[in-house]
Amino acid sequence: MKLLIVNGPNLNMLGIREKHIYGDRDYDALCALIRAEADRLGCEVELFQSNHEGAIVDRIQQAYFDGTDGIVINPAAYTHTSVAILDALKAVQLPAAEVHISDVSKREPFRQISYAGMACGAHFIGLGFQGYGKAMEWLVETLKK
Ligand code: CA2
Repeated sequence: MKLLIVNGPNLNMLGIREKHIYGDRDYDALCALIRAEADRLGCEVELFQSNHEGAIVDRIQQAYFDGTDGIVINPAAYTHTSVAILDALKAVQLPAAEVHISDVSKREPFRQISYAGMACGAHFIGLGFQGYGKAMEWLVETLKK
């Protein structure tokens, strides 16, 4: 089983600023946690981070052709703006789970809409880094069915 983990803009800056919102661990620590979860779940994992909307759309499209079984996505700020990422997720029709480190439901009004989330079968919001692990677990269980 092969999972693709997509992280959107500025998540490579984790642990540098806004630690009260996103915690003090950096992006490398997030990648290490995801790889450890993949080992525990016995699946293959590929990590992708980009600050560019089109690059994220391209990577989601590539997943359709490269044998990816499921996608975990934190589109970061593009969550609240990008119909293109929503359309890409709908186009590839792979099972997908949405993750947000912070609890967006308790934040600014502009964070209350999630376009990408409309193409996701599960949502892990405000659980910190562990949300990625939960999302991977959900995908593995879903794909086994
Ligand atoms: O809570 C999340 O995971 C978010 O997707 C994070 C995004 C934000 O735009 C979403 O509304 C919620 C922001 C990621 C930016 O991360 C930063 C890292 C270091 C310093 C500043 C921002």
